[in-house]
Amino acid sequence: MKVDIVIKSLLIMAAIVFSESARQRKRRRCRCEKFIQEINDTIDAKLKVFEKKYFESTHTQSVSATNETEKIADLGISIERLNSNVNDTRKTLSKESHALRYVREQMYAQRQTMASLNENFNLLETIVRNLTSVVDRLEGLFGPGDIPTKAEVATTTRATTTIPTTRPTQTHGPMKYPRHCQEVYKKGGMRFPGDYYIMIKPEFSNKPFKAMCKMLNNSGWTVIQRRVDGTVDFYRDWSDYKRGFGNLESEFWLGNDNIHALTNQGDTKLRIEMEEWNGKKHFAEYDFFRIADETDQYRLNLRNYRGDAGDSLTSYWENHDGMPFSTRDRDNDGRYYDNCAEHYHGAWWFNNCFDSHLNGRYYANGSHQNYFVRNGIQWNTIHLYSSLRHVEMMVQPADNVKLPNEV
Ligand SMILES: [Ca+2]
Repeated sequence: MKVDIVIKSLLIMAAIVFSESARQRKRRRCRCEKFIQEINDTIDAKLKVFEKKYFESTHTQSVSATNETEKIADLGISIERLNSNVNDTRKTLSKESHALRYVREQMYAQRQTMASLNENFNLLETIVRNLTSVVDRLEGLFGPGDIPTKAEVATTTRATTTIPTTRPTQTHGPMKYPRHCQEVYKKGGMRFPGDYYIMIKPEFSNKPFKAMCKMLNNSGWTVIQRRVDGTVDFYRDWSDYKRGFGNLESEFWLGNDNIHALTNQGDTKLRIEMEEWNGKKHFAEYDFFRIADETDQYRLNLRNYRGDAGDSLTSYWENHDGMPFSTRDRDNDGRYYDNCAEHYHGAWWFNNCFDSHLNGRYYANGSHQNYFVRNGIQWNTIHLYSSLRHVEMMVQPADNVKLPNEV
């Protein structure tokens, strides 16, 4: 029963729905068309907005593309310029390379020329050495009197000194060598200040020898010792100091026999010139200077100091006057317990041990190892702690008249 009621109800409702009137359907169709029109309008508006944005976007991209193209074009121009610069640089480098090659060839040619000049110089040096040897042999063969044209001024001067032009007086009979440099000066053989190298023969010498002569204060001095650069070793035996050693043009000891001969042919004075490493110069002179012969161990005898270096040879505390000469193999000093020459690396008229020692070790910077090993070139009244830079000891007859303004 109930089922029938439900079915009838459904049927009634369906009849209501399907029995909608034509007016209602017409009204519903009108609302759809309006709705569709609104949708179309909306779509058109959206399309216009989209179209506008699309064109704007396309325009922007086009402008950007144009800018990129211009940039690429600029880069191309820059690259071309760079290529041009590289080519220019390459050409310049090529030219420089040619110039450098030319300079190198010129330098090589000059080097060859210098080598050739050196060879010629060596050849000349060899010739001069050979000629000197021949002259020395001739002197030994014939003696000084048998070479009539032999000049007393025997060798050249140093490069900085004018060669003396006056030949010493030639006497008849055996030729006489000058006895010392002062004699050469007095005869006009040393006209200009500087160093000369001259054959001399002191009165009691057995044979002549070459000496370094120095024109100083308008007089001639015979140099007996010289220290200038440390190129000669002064730590030597008795026999070396007896004969002399070294090089007259650099450093030397003239020899105790020669110094004895020079200082025993008349009253002789000693002058010592000294220079510190700071360039300060000093001198010391003794109006009387003489050393004994070898039998008396070349004993020192000197007096009457004057100068600005101070007296470091006849001082009260360490007097060298009267002392014999000592070397590393002949201990004649005044100190009983060791050998001063050995201890202070030199040779001198040591007492106990020294107030001066000019034959010590040459120190290039002037410094000793320490106070207790003062084995340098020493003159205590100048300083106690450092070695001297330059030293020259020289002698001259004591009768030389000194000028009033002479130092
Ligand atoms: Ca001793």
